[in-house]
Order: sequence, then structure tokens, then C-alpha cells
Amino acid sequence: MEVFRQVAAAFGRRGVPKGMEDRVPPGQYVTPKMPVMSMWPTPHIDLATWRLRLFGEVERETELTWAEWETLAQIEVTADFHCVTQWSRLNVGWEGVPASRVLELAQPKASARFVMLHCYDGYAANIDIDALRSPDVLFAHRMDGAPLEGQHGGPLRLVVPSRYGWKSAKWVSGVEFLTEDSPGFWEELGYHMRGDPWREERFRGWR
Ligand SMILES: Nc1nc2c(c(=O)[nH]1)N[C@H]1C(S)=C(S)[C@@H](COP(=O)(O)O)O[C@H]1N2
Ligand SMILES: [Mo]
Repeated sequence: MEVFRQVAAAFGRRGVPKGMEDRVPPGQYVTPKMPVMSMWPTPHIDLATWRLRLFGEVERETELTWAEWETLAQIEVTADFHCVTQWSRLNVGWEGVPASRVLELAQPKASARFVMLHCYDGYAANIDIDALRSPDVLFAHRMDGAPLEGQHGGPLRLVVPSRYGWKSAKWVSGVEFLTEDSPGFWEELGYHMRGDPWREERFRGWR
């Protein structure tokens, strides 16, 4: 065991730059480059027909066009990204519209406590509304100072730093408001309903 301790001391824990140990959740390894993790090929999305639909348990259903989306005030967020397959990338730069603003536009009913993100590739992910209210959660259309690449979810993706990466839905087409939690694509296959990397909530029944 002593040899492992010495190696860890010399090279840093799990690829983590010195002094950033507290930024990396249990069981994660730091990667310098953002990998691409997609279930299916990148969908072709035309901005002229792109829509973001806010529906379900809301006061009034809303559908935004890209032109309308571009009028919304933007924020910049620098956040760490943690994939359940154990890679973490530190300091990803995002620009977009805060999720709190999207909630304002949607006007969810008091009974709405969860959302399902729907995506142009057929993917879906569930998340609790309270997680979306965090100031570091945004619908991003720029990444690291450039327009969000198609393979990373462009034109628009969700970014939820406090959850494993699978909740950060790419190519978002709709936000459905729900009264009860309901499993998305990976949750249906046994991934955790919440997916907090700090509690290592990878799979259901495991934590
Ligand atoms: N629509 C959609 N969103 C998705 C995925 C996907 O396959 N389809 N993969 C998820 C997973 S598992 C991760 S880790 C992140 C990866 O984002 P990246 O490809 O930009 O690194 O996107 C998530 N969002
Ligand atoms: Mo992932």
C-alpha cells in the first residue's frame, strides 16, 4: 500500500492537478479534453425549424423559435463536468440562458416537481426542478468560447454541473414538467434517478 501512496503523492490523485483534489468526486479521473458521449449519431438540426417546447404541468404551453431564444439574456458559467463512466473535465466554459429563466417562461404549476428533458436524437433525461434552480445550471449554446459544436449538443444543450453528465441533455427539443419523477433513457436502464456525483449516485440500488 505504501508504494501506491508514494505514486499518488508524486503524480497527483487520479490525474487531478495539485490543489484541485476537492474538485473531483469519488471514483472520477480528470481528462484534459472533453470527450464526446452520444448514444446515437449527431442529429441534423435546422435553426429555421428548431423549437424549444415547454409543456406538461405548466400554466400555458410555450414554444420558442431560435430567433426568440436569441433575445434572452445570457450568462457565462465555468463548471466541472463529471461523466458516470468516470471521466471529469474541469473548468468547462459555457454560455447560454439560465435554467431559472426557462422556468420563468414555462410558469410551472405548483404541482410540478420534476422535468423530463426531450432531445432531437430521441434521448431523454429526468431531473428534479430544484436542481434546475441552481445558478450554475443553464441551457448552453456556446462552449469554451465558440458556438456549441453539433457533437456536444449544438445548437442547444442543458448543463447541470451538480449531476452526472448523462443529465446534461444535448440537442434539447423540449422540457416537460411532471408531478411525479419518471425515468429517462438511462434511468430506465438502471441509472440513478438523481445522479449526484458527490454522493456517487451512479446506479439505482447501489447507493
Ligand atoms: N441527447 C443526448 N444527450 C446526452 C447524451 C446523448 O447520448 N444524447 N449523452 C449524455 C452523456 S452520458 C454525457 S456524459 C454527456 C456528454 O456530453 P459531451 O458529449 O458533450 O461530452 O451528454 C449527455 N447528454
Ligand atoms: Mo455519460
